[in-house]
Amino acid sequence: MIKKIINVIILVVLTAHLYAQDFKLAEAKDIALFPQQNEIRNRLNLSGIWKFKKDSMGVGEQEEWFNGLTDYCSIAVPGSWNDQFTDSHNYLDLAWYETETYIPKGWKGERIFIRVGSANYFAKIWINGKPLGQHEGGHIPFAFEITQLLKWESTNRITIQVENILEPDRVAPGNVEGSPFSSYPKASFDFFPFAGLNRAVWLYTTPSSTSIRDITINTDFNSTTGSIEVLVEKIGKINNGTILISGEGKKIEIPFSFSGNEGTAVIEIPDVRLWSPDDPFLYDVLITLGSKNKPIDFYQLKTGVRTIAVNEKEILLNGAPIYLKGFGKHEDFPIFGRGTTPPVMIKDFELMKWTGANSFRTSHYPYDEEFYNMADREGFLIIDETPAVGLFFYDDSTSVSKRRAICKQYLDELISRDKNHPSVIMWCVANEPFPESLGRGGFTGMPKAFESDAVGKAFLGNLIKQVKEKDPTRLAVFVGVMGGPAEWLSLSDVICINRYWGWYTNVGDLPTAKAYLGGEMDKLYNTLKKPVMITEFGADAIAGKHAVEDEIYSEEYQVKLIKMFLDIADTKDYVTGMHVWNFADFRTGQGLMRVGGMNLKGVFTQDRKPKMAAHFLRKRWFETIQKISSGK
Ligand code: BDP
Repeated sequence: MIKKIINVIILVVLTAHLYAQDFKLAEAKDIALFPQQNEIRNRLNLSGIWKFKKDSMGVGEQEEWFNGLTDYCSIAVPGSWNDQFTDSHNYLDLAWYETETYIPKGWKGERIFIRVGSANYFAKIWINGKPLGQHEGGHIPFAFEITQLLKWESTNRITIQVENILEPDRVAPGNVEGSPFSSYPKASFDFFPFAGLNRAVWLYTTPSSTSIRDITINTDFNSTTGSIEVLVEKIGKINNGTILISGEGKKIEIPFSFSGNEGTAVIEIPDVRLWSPDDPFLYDVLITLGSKNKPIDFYQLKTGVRTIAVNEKEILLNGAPIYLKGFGKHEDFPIFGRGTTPPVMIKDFELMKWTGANSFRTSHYPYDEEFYNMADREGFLIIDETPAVGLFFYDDSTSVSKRRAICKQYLDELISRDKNHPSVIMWCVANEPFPESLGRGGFTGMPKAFESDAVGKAFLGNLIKQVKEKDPTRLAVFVGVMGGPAEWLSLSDVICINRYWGWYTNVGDLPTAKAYLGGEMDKLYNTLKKPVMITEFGADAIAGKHAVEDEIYSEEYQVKLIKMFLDIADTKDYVTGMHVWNFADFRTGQGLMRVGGMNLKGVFTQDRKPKMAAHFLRKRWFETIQKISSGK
């Protein structure tokens, strides 16, 4: 009998092995350099209409859909799938995307890669029916080399399977029993879990045997002399290169050489023009591998010379205090879902400038790369946040470890992707992680946990440490939930807190809310002695609803609450920034607190029309600018 069982097991294992497909894991380094078109490198944007097919029974792999989809429909890429159809709003299960492309003849002899900007949440790729790679995490790109899998002189089939199943051991965790954000679909966070290929898919090349793999730029200045340190990592046999910095009519070129695969050069810039929101000046940096008359690879980027630091009460940009005024945002627009919408992005920057804002947080996940390029050019300061929203630490240790590994991966990827943007001044490792004490009130049915606050502190502490090791030039923070432990906040360079006095507590009662808010802020500062920033405060307002007396959901109440927070902040010299929640109304799951499946805390509507609060902020923030510039 035992022999029989063993034989069956061997047979099952062998069969599984025969059909098991080997998917590589993505490497963070491969997303460091955005695909670039220059004299040497090529790229092809695969945006457009793709084939699409839902796989609710999960039979696609077995039926080998990667060999060509049948009975498919059309879908736009980029764009979430949820609102492109009439029957898929809440569909989060498996779905398949397919497109076909020729590879340009001129790319022969090059290394060819595919880069997927965002596949939410878990993706697997096949090229011409052959398994390539997989990636977990929906808001960060991933890339794989595909050279060996391609065909020439005929089309190549690219198949991407995506699913967005909400699970407690994923990040952001979903389907958490008793979560305070319980909605349908069961996201345990307060935004709609838009699924699919939300950003562009690119093919791109690098030179075949020798190329630039990674570039890290750090800047500093001393009096009027700036310095740009460029660290280049290469692949292949080459020992030298040059760096050319240009800007303001100056051109400074210096040669550098490699030791192993790394080469560094520091370029000094006399009479440097520093980068800041008032003057977002960018220098061009061109890195060439090989000699000037025989270049092997090029990569060009832009950098702003600036420093960022903190003292006990302030954030310092270029050594001078800077006050952050702005918003927490979302990537969210009707029909597109979380899909890239360049005109909306341009409009958002226009509107942020119109309000007098100088900064925003990429709540609650990293945004499309263009946001960061735009912020560099327009002079916005970014708090760059990972997708770690709503973490908790008191279910089984396997789930906690799984979330820890994903958070670590996200941070590696995020820093790899965004480290060269002057606009990024802080890495935010998590938004509103829940301590057990709060979880017990909000969550039910969890196993009784032990020392969850210590587990949570160690978890967050490790993430902050990871960030500091990888990038000591920026600030590292996490954003604390109302009622969360003050001792966790001691980990953060800036005490970032979300506060909803007057909304979720003391609803409609602003005088009481005001007393609590002021008292709490003083207590936090006096305990931790670090600058404080309120990263979220706000009230839902239905555009067009008005009231004479304090009445929730009215535009007047939203203005009054925002004003109350700003007034109190103005009386505290340790407050270093105030971000209103939210820039615009955004889609959520369906729940009793979310009228029409929307969070209405936007100061603009979802289609970017101003509510009274937007006009209020414009007046208020421009007055501050005038006061500062007139020295009052
Ligand atoms: C905070 C969350 C944010 C929510 C906001 C709200 O950080 O994602 O949208 O509350 O309830 O707790 O509006």
